[in-house]
Amino acid sequence: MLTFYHTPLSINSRRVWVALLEKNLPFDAHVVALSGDQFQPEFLALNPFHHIPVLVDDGFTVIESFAILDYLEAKYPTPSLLATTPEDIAKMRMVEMVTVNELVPAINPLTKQMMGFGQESDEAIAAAQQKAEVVLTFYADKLGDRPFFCGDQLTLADVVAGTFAPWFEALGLPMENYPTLQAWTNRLIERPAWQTTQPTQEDLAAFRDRMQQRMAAQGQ
Ligand SMILES: N[C@@H](CCC(=O)N[C@@H](CS)C(=O)NCC(=O)O)C(=O)O
Repeated sequence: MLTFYHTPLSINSRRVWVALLEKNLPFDAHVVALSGDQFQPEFLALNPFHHIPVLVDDGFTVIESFAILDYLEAKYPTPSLLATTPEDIAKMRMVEMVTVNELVPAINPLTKQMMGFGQESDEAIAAAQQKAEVVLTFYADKLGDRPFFCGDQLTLADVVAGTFAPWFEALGLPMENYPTLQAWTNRLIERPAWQTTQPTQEDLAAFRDRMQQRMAAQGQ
């Protein structure tokens, strides 16, 4: 049996959550509140770095979302979320890595602004938008006119980039300039796996409150 330790709002968790659902795998979900649960000895025994997500499969523990995605593909290959041609495999990996290495740091000020965490300068916001647009242009180029990054089939490229996609508009990114990406986003958010894992407004409000309290306690 699979046990999935996660926090619904975490983007690092969500890519694994979506993959589990897309692969129709049954699993037990354990929510880790991240308000201290992650430092409990039982959780540290699973992940000494106190991060979610964690997957336990019949006593075998996997940490790091990308390691979990690799494990799921190897252990439960059907339906596959992997590209097949050399070009598509390269594209899939590029999109995954650009998402975590380029998009995530670029949108940090936009995320903080969207969540109401402090005041970002106009310059910081403009610079973040400009960097994020380089990523969106890259995505649009790699998507081309295909339904998903690697063709007709959903792959990990869509899972990893696509778990950010519903936020682009709210982050203040001009999606009207990227009609093919907007259509791809719409295609994804109709899928049951996206519907199931999309945070509600209440989830977001609770997260915002928790973070604001934590920042106030740290004198930020
Ligand atoms: N590289 C890790 C990052 C995991 C991560 O940063 N998780 C955050 C939530 S998004 C976390 O567990 N934070 C709690 C903590 O560090 O105490 C992965 O991809 O799984």
